[in-house]
Amino acid sequence: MKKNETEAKKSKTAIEKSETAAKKSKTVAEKGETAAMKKELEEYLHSSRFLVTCQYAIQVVELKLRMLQEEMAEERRYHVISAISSRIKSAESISRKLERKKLDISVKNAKEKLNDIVGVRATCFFEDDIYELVKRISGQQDIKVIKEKDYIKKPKDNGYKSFHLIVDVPVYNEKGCVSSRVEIQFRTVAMDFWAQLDYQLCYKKEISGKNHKDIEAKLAAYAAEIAKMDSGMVEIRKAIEKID
Ligand code: 0O2
Repeated sequence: MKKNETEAKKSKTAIEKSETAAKKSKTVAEKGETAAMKKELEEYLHSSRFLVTCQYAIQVVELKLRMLQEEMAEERRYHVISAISSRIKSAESISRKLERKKLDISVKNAKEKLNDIVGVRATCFFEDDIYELVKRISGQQDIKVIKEKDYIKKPKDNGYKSFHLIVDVPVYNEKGCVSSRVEIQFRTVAMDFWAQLDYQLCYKKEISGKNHKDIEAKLAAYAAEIAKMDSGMVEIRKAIEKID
């Protein structure tokens, strides 16, 4: 009886050992696969085909914004956009964002799950013009609106305000027409002031929930002050328009 028990124990240990070895070799294989996918993503993001496509998409969006700037300046007596900027997200930032979203670092996930690899920002003078710009750009035939995120009407808890319009724009290459995803961020100059400081001081530093409620509260309070100024400026502009 005892002999049988010892034999059973031995074979159980052998099974456990082989399971552990299998797990280890799976982990090694997974690590290799992850490294290969990361390398493939980096190669893709540094390829001239990818970069040229992104630049093309940026130019399409920037041109549309500049045309709208002219169109709206003729209707109003001021320019609605203060500045237009753009960026292509870095490979490092893309990997970090995929990790943050608990996704595998792969070309497929970068293409399918991230909306802001290509980003254009229009900084405007007045909040109400942002909605008019969004309406006009969304209504254009070759623009496909994927998603709207209105952090102006519904700011983030920290006070962040901005309107994010995620669109697909047509890009032509030797294969014909492909679409490229672009996140267009619209914010006022005042919102931009707050967002840029927040970006440098707090955003991505994960200070929230770590006994920094005082800092968070102050930042949110300044965001609220800025929001008041923005709506005050619209009121002033409207009052002046009545006089003119
Ligand atoms: P970076 O370095 O600027 O590129 P989605 O996948 O579309 O549903 P996503 O992209 O996960 O949503 O999040 P979200 O909230 O739409 O944020 C997109 C971008 O807005 C961020 O990109 C920032 O640029 C900006 N942003 C969002 N929240 C804040 C904030 O609280 N403060 C500041 N300063 N900027 C913010 P990334 O990739 O996070 O950063």
